[in-house]
Amino acid sequence: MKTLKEGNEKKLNFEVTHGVNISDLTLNGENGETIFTTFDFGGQKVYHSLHPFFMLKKSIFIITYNLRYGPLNLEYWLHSVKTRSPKSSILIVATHSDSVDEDSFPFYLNEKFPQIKDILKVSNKNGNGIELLKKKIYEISQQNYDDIRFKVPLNFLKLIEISKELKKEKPYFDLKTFKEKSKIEDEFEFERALKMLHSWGNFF
Ligand SMILES: Nc1nc2c(ncn2[C@@H]2O[C@H](COP(=O)(O)OP(=O)(O)OP(=O)(O)O)[C@@H](O)[C@H]2O)c(=O)[nH]1
Ligand SMILES: [Mg+2]
Repeated sequence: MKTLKEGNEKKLNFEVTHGVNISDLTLNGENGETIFTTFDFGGQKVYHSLHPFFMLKKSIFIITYNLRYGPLNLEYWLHSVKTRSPKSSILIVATHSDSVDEDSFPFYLNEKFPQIKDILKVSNKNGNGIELLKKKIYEISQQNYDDIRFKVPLNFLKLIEISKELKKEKPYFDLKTFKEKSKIEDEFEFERALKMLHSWGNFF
């Protein structure tokens, strides 16, 4: 996720992800700019039970594995996504292509899990495969996602900014403050905005 956002020029001193890191990623393509809300899940076992809370009904899942060790818990995660988010697309990304060439990816998984759209090899060290990965993410987002792509009033979009501002202070905020800042008086309209922002993963 760090390489997708910042490129690979910086040193490979990635910090272990604790819990879930939420931020965003902007990608460009033929239909213009798309801003993705990204959820980087910590891979350590202690965090596994936390992930389902943040698995949206429809999104793009990127499941990574290290080519040095092979696709260890891949089938477990594929099942997890299939059960909780059957309409989402999945990209499998194998890292460390700079140090290992051969891949032992079990291709029968493609048939078993039609949600898999592609399997890519990348290196966070030399950046190989990263541009292709960005392209794939963008392409997938432009297909089959019409049900979560809709025209919204401009003031709904302002809510995203407001929620970001509030989250700078602390990772949660109360509904009353949010409603006041939103300046949306109508209860029904406010409820609609909350549902939409939740489906986009802006808050839970
Ligand atoms: N050579 C090489 N090293 C990499 C590559 N990707 C990651 N690393 C290194 O591998 C280690 C783990 O990478 P992370 O991206 O933190 O792995 P992670 O899956 O996010 O791990 P958690 O945050 O604990 O879930 C770090 O020391 C990175 O510097 C790669 O493509 N090539
Ligand atoms: Mg991490």
